[in-house]
Amino acid sequence: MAAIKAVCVMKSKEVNGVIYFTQESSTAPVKLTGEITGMADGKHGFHIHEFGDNTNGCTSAGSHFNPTGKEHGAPTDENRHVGDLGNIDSSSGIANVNIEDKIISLTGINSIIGRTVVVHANIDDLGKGGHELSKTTGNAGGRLACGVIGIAQ
Ligand SMILES: [Cu+2]
Ligand SMILES: [Zn+2]
Repeated sequence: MAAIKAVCVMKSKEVNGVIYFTQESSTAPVKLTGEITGMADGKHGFHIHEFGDNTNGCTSAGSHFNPTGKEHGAPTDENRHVGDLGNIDSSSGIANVNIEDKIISLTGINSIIGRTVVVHANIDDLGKGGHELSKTTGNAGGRLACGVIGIAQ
């Protein structure tokens, strides 16, 4: 089987980027590469949200993609949303995305195709911040930019 590929263009007034997704087979990890520009330096929550719906901006993307009904966590936690990809780190206005994840997929029930990538204003506390939102959103704050994940050639 050929590798499965997807792409996401993230756009807002100030924050923009392109993320590429590659999966060598239906059971292989998904590799994400790309960059996002225009954010404040530091860490920013980075998630797959449930809906590929931008009718009301990034808000209509809904909550974190969570088909298994778990709590919010770190990518390395067993108890995590499928969409929990942790943080990306911006420095000098550029955040390089270089993530490999075994839980998201480009096929099957954990498929992220047609869903939305959201990057947040603040750091994702990975469920451990003790805030009332830690176990649902990581208390990562507003949605800076988002884009729907589509099938790539
Ligand atoms: Cu999010
Ligand atoms: Zn989450």
